[in-house]
Amino acid sequence: MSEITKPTIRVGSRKSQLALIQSKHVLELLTQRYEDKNFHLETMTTIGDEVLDRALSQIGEKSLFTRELEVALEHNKVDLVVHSLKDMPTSLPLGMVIGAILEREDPRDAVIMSPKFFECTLATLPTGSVVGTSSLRRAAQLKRHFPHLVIQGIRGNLNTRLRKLDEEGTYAALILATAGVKRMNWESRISEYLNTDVSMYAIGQGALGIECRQDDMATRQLLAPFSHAETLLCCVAERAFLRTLEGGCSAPVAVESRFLDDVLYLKGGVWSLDGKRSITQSLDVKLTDIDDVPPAQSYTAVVSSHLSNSRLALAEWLGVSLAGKIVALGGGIILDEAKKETEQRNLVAANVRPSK
Ligand code: DPM
Repeated sequence: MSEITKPTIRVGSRKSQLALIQSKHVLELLTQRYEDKNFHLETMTTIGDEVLDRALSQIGEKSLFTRELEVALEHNKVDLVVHSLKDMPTSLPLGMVIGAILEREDPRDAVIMSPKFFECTLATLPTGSVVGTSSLRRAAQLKRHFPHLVIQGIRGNLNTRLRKLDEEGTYAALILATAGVKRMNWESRISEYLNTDVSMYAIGQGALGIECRQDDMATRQLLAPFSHAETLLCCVAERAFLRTLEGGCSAPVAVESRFLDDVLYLKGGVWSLDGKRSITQSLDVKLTDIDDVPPAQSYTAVVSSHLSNSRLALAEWLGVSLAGKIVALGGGIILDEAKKETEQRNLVAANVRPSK
């Protein structure tokens, strides 16, 4: 088939370097597999890219990095969009689904030290050293484990943050997701990997999610083979956990999950903003294929034609049940307080007098 007669599939992407690396990676996978189609990249800017002076939790919009791309999907301007799964809300706009979840990279958080402190670890940094992160989840866990450090917000894309670390004297270290750092080819800057005993990771961290229109069966069919079964099941459980807690990014919620010998394991936790109070619990479930389980429309917005409905439903059940367990132990109160405090902080930051 000549290039001209090949049908073209349009792939939407944010313009940040990381987003482009991720989208181009998926575009390459698609191009290799489907020689009878053209894949074309369409780039656009989102609110999350434009508002750089406020913390993510402060902008008060759930789909910061996805909204503009979703509008393009809805209006048929693009056919699929590549996202970091952790930036995808647990429920998507009506008519949108996650058609594939790719194999997860290392999900751990990592430390990037300022060259001035290259011999240090978080534990050995001088008292009062400033560590940059705008993640409430990272901040709460770090405050708990390293009370001698000062956690301070930092915004901007990964390039901006690294420049701030290296060129301004403010920060001794940054905390970033290993996955993003590796994709940017900056792995040599990682001085320390944070295991989950120190920092449990964000829901979906390290995995890529591909969004498409729910009724676009042709695109769904193109995407299905790229899903990684273990990653998908772990992420459905994690997303069901977050959705049940109504966590979003306004409160510290974190997870750890694995899939081994057909057993799906999920650990989850919630923290107060200062990290002093926390509840973590774990649960597992054996996944089995049961014939007559009717299909749901999606499982936390994820669809898969390769996994049985019973497996997907059990993964979702795991997340919901773990959240229930944590709420029963008082986790809901910790989360509600954290959300209120975040709101108050945002009002103060926005210079608005909080209403009683
Ligand atoms: C979300 C959070 C952050 C991003 C909150 C969290 C980090 C914000 C910050 C939901 N999205 O993790 O608790 O550090 O100020 C983001 C990154 C990646 C996807 C960058 C990072 C790359 C890794 C991946 C921003 N979204 O976390 O270092 O694909 O998982």
